[in-house]
Amino acid sequence: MEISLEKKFENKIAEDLKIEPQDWMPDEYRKTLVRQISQHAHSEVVGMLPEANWLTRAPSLKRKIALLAKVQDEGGHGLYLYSAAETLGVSRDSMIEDLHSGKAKYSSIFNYPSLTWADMGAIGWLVDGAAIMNQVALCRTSYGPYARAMVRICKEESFHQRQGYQIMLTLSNGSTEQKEMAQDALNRWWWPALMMFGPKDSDSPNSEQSTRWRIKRLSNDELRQKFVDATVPQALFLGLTVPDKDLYWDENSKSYRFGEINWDEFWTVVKGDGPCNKDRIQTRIKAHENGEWVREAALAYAAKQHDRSSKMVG
Ligand code: BYC
Repeated sequence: MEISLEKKFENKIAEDLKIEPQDWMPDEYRKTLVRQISQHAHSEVVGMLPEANWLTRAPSLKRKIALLAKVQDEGGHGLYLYSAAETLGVSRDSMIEDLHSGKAKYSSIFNYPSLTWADMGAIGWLVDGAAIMNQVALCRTSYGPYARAMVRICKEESFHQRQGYQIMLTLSNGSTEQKEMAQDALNRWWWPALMMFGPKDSDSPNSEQSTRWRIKRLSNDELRQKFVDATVPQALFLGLTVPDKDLYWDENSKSYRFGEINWDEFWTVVKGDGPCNKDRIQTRIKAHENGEWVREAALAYAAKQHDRSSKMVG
């Protein structure tokens, strides 16, 4: 007896094999992946903005080169991810249109302003640190093109996290004013970084199905806990204070217990009313419009190459 397409799909998931673009998949699986991968791609691209803000004001040529490389890497991550989403039959134009119209989400973290140079340290350390925690788990996600994109992204994020931590280390060992800058950046980025992992498991509508399909390999709360456990000792090493009066080491669970996240703030930012949401989208739209001539030139060149090769074949 021939097994159904659905059964074949389920067997592959159960055996931890990758689902590939040409494989049959349930419509909802495809939809969930398009949603998550496109949001992820948008996050990478919008995520270039808070750091790009400091490229012209980096304190040295060395710092500028590292930051420039990091921001360019984020643009590259966006491209891998848009390509991975395209394998599911969605066009890049429609994804970008959804971002610009406010229909598509992107990570809440990028709607906070980068106010001082220390924020470049805090973003690399905490934001890329949180991103890696999530993305290492996604290297084992069930959709092949997404999992493979994650491998290279994680390698690059690891460099980003280190360059951020190194900035924090320098500032923390610097003058009183520099140390205060580092503490202030940690104060402002700590809670938004914890929000990156999404709502609590009990309030996460997509988690159950995504876990069953092995799109998600660890839950929002599990990843958040792993991040806190890895990051608090790093803050202690810097001599900085994590801005959470309820934080303590729990010997029984061998992990840090932390205070309640301000979920009202999280949902306000996710719904579009964070400190920088409107500004971020406006900047993206303007960049897209300014890039029109580049897209036209690239398409004209591709058409010319195509003409030339069909003449040669003829
Ligand atoms: N911000 O049911 P849930 C980077 C939404 S960038 C905004 O738990 P799910 C970097 C969620 O979409 C890396 N929205 O959802 C770049 C859902 O809404 P919809 C960014 C959020 O999908 C530059 C609703 O809330 N990483 O590394 O199961 C410089 C309910 O949530 C957020 C990724 O994108 C949020 N924080 O789980 C530096 C990772 N959280 O879609 C660094 C890939 C939740 O139903 N994404 N929402 O309308 C994921 O792993 C998952 O999508 C999430 C959420 C864990 C984020």
